[in-house]
Amino acid sequence: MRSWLTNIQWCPGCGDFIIIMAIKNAFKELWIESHNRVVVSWIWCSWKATQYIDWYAAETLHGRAIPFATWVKMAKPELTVVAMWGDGDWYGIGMWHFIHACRRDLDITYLVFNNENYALTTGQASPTTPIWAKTKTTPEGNIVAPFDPIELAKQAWARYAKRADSLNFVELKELIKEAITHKWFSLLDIRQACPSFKRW
Ligand SMILES: Cc1ncc(C[n+]2csc(CCOP(=O)(O)OP(=O)(O)O)c2C)c(N)n1
Ligand code: SF4
Ligand SMILES: [Mg+2]
Repeated sequence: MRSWLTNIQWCPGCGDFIIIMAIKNAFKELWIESHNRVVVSWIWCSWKATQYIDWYAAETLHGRAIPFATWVKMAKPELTVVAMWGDGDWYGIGMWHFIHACRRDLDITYLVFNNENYALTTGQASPTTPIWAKTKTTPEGNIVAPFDPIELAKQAWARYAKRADSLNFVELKELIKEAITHKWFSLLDIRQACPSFKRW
């Protein structure tokens, strides 16, 4: 019987469907068993992704998943630790943790679902919203230029920081595999389709 925990609750056309399939396939192809993998996340639009994959899951606070993921990795280095959340979370409220995670260079894979807006709270501008994009908080168009998370990560000494796209399944899956296999800090900024609020 399907429960409220397993019912799909994303909008039609949401990039989450592709990203979650890519993560599942990446684990399968890397032969990482469910008891050896952990995801750290929090409550945001794509949060239910943590429940559609067979792995240990921790749901933490807005912007605070990095300290939790760090603690898991230090306590159990043998586990594959994946942390995932949105652009508003990583590049907004969690920004300082992001910079220090790059510097620490622990073997944690960070997947950012970058839909360029705060989607769960119905489409406000985020740090990656393009200039002139119209959102709920920028009805006349965004006048603040977005920053480049890949460049910032590199400036903070990250050795693995790449971009992927939810519209390219095969490349996304391969990049997720590469990021997990990379034995240090790895950031994959995944451009995520969000037909409900990202209309630029
Ligand atoms: C401390 C705190 N402030 C605000 C919120 C409300 N909140 C929930 S989801 C969200 C937006 C998240 O945006 P993003 O990280 O980009 O994820 P998305 O929903 O776009 O996938 C906010 C502000 C919260 N949960 N906790
Ligand atoms: S609001 Fe956007 S990110 Fe959230 S489920 Fe709908 S399409 Fe996906
Ligand atoms: Mg977002």
